[in-house]
Amino acid sequence: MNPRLICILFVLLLSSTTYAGDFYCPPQSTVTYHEQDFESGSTGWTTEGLNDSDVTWAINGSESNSGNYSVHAEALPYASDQTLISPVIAMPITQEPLSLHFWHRYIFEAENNEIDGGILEVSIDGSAFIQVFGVYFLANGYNGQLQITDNVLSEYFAWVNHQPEWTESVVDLSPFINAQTLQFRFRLGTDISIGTEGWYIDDFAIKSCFELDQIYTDGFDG
Ligand SMILES: [Ca+2]
Ligand SMILES: [Ca+2]
Repeated sequence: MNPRLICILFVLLLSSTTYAGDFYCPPQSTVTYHEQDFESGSTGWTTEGLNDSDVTWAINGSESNSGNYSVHAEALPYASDQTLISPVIAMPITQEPLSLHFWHRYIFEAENNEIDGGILEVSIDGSAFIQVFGVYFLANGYNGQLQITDNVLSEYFAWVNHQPEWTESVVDLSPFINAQTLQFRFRLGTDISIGTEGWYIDDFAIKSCFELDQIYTDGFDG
């Protein structure tokens, strides 16, 4: 068979399976170092908020990417800052590229502007949480910037507006390769009025994947 045709078929195979951004996660050889599908509760995960009574993060049995359950927070019709915090995750000692994967769908207030929305934050070796910058995303990073409102996350780049379909976001963890532990925090901020369905998250995982450029180089170049 023509080598060029083999290459095209291989790329089509990759793009039709688990290709995400610039990384490829081989179904048979990908190592998963941490995963949470929320099918057996959310052991080890915690929640916080401006007021504890305003935190709505909870296991949800009506929407899921895998199995029957996801975790969900309602976008409240008043000012709220609801966080869903992962366990402290020990980073593996490996030379493999590491990436964080999660699936989500969201409906946020955005009739005229991006009013309510969500961001991802990280704590490195127990430090204060900081936002995971948009440049670290390999797939489906922030899609807008929250407007200047009474939202605690005003002006943050964030997931905003409507994404009714389950979508996989992927974060390149190579900027954190020297960390011994990482902890992640999903943060939903709302302004003082108009609530919506909110944010669903499922299938959170840290995996080793391979840069697609390496596959081209090792397999078909030269
Ligand atoms: Ca699930
Ligand atoms: Ca609102």
